[in-house]
Amino acid sequence: MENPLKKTGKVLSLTAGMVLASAFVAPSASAAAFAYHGYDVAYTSYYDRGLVACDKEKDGNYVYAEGRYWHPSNQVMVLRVDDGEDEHCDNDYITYPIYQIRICESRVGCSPWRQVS
Ligand SMILES: [Ca+2]
Ligand SMILES: [Ca+2]
Repeated sequence: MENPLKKTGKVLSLTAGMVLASAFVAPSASAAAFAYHGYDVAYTSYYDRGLVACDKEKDGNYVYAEGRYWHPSNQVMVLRVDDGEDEHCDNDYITYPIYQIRICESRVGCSPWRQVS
């Protein structure tokens, strides 16, 4: 009599743990925001504390991503990440969540600001 009850208890707690784990992971995957300028792209990472800049056009223009965030001093600050003409995207991180991003191309211009989550 005791064994079946214990087994049931284990199964229930395992299921609850899995639900919690998936609920914790899902928001970060869906919260990533993207901003495009042609094929060039900027996106958030690391729970919106990270910003990635990708120069996808080999046209001689470098790109930079900008992310706006609120500093505790109640000021809007901008994190800037440069990338240029190579195979690897560049990224940077800050302590505070980014709420708007855009991607800019030198000598061409910027995408509109995109809202994050
Ligand atoms: Ca380029
Ligand atoms: Ca790079």
